[in-house]
Amino acid sequence: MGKPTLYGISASRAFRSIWAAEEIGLEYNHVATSFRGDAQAESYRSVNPNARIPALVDGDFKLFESMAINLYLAQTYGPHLLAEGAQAQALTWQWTVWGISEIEPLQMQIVVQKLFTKPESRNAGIVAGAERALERPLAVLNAGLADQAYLLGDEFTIADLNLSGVMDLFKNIEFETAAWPNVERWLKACYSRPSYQSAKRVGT
Ligand SMILES: N[C@@H](CCC(=O)N[C@@H](CS)C(=O)NCC(=O)O)C(=O)O
Repeated sequence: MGKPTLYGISASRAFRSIWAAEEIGLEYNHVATSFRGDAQAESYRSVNPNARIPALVDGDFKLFESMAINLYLAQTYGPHLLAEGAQAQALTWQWTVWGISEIEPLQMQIVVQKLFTKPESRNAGIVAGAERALERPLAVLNAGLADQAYLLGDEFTIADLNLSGVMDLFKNIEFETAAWPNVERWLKACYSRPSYQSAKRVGT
């Protein structure tokens, strides 16, 4: 079987999977598919029928959804990023699903207003409401990180990469995390990994 192929550009949600590939040290082909145009091309729909990035092709196997791709990559090529045992695995799913259900929709509301809406049309109420709603999950995360460096304990795992990868847009929307010091410390640790920097350089 040849190398897996990852589609997407780092300035998008594909960053999360590019980061996973870089963290694992995976040998992979990268196709710099943009979400504007490339992803909607008919030829790409056979890779991901959603016409979205990222997508992964590994031999005959095709996979979409950044978090599913990351869990597959870790399981197949980066077992050192997985904590052992059914409970640690369940916690990995917990934080991964939590990130895309409890954080991402609120973050996206702010992204849409601050990055994709003209200043004169922005709705400050939506931004303020989403910022307020983020306080609840961030308090949970802050408490979860009170006595440990990473989500599952002392070691960085794919759970950390997945969740901090989802939260990567906080910087772009200028959402401050100082009120949650454990979250801030943990995000800094995740983003200081060399793989994070190298992923940022892949196919922008
Ligand atoms: N839940 C998906 C979201 C993927 C997604 O929405 N990607 C955007 C780029 S950030 C995209 O490809 N948009 C193109 C489109 O919707 O036409 C994932 O995490 O993989």
